[in-house]
This record gives sequence, structure tokens and C-alpha cells, in this order.
Amino acid sequence: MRINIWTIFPEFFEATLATSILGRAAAEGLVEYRVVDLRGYTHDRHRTVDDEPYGGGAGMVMKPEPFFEARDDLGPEGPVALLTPRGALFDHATAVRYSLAPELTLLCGHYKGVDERVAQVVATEELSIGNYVLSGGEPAALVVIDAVVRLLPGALGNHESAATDSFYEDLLAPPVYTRPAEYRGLQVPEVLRSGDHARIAQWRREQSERVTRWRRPDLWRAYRAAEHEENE
Ligand code: 6GU
Repeated sequence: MRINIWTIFPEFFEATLATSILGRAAAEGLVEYRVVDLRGYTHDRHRTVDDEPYGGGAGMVMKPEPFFEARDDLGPEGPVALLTPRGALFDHATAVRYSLAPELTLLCGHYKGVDERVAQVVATEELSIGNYVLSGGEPAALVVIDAVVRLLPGALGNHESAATDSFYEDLLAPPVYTRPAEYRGLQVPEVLRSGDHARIAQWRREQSERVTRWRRPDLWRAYRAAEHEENE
């Protein structure tokens, strides 16, 4: 898969895309990252990417031309997501959809926002990673990339599996433990050390349901509703 990132801060991505799972996936050819400097699509001496908002108000707005020219030049295929706090909430289902696409393009906004014509014409969708405001789309782009790349077949090692993640089956993940069996008086639950795989699976399912019910009633309701439909 190819992931294109269009940004005015290409250096933001260097270390992260070369590190850990994201770096290994690229080194193994599972993914190719193409970081594009939007200032490369400006034509004035100051390489201007922003301007004052029509209608007045505080803050600057990102100009449409660099995004449109990047699109004309690079012709991205597949989803083109503009990262903005106005976007739809990014979730596991969206990560799965992107991981199945041959190409994904992420547009990083800045300042007070991006000229709306970019959202209308260049982007196919708008994404937010949560109900708070970041100073730019770059950290959000890295969040999306991490969530997508770890789903690519072969990206996770043997000892890691996307199938046991939180949200994999619309529930939060159960607690996990490693050695020692007792630490500072704190015990690892006996069932996990029993070797009884059926009991362990049942315990994990119960723990997943319990933590989801308490911590994320929104997810719990959706899970229960889906269960209900299945049984109809
Ligand atoms: Cl995608 N961008 C910005 N600037 N702020 C955000 C966001 C994105 N998601 C949550 N807050």
C-alpha cells in the first residue's frame, strides 16, 4: 500500500515513519510513505501557503492552490482524507477500510483551517481523531497511519496480533499480565496460569464485557444491539 501525506511540515514525519512497526513495515515493502511538502506547490518568493479569511475574523486560512496543484501533479487514487477537527470521528472500521485500499492520501490542515474548496473537491472525506483541537493535522495523520499500517498483513510480529486488540470485536481488550506471577503482593489471576484454554477464553470474554460496560457504555450499547440483531 502507498500512503501519501501532504503537509507544510514534512520533517514532522521523519523519525516516526522510520521507527518501530511503521518503520519495519516500510523496510519490508508492505507500505510506502510519500511525504509531500505543500510549499513545493507555491510560486511566490515566500512560498506562501495561507491567507486571511474572507468575511474577516481571527486566524489564517490555508490557500486552496497548493492542494489542487498537488492533486493535478500526483493524481492520488483511493481515499483522500482531510484531517480536521470538523471531520467524522476516526474509528476502527475506518482503519480497516483504509488498510484494504491500495493508496491512502492524508491532507494536513493548519491555522484556522483549510479553504473549503479543498474539502469539496480534493478530499473524499474529512476526519477527526477526537473531541479536542490540535494545532495541526500532522499528529492526527500519524495516529491514522499507525492504526492502518498495523492492520496490514505481516506488519505485526508473531507475538502481536490485531485479532486481540481492543475494538477488534467491538469490545475493549481484557487485562494482560506477564511474569512474575506475584509482584509486590499483587497476584496474576489464577485462571491465566491454569493452562485451561477454554476457561481462559471465557475469563477474557467476561473481562472484556465488564470493562466495556463500565468504561464505555456507548460501545456496550452498540455491542448489545449488534448481538441482538445476530440472534434475530
Ligand atoms: Cl484531524 N486536526 C486538528 N487540527 N485537530 C484535531 C483533529 C484533527 N482531530 C482532533 N482534533
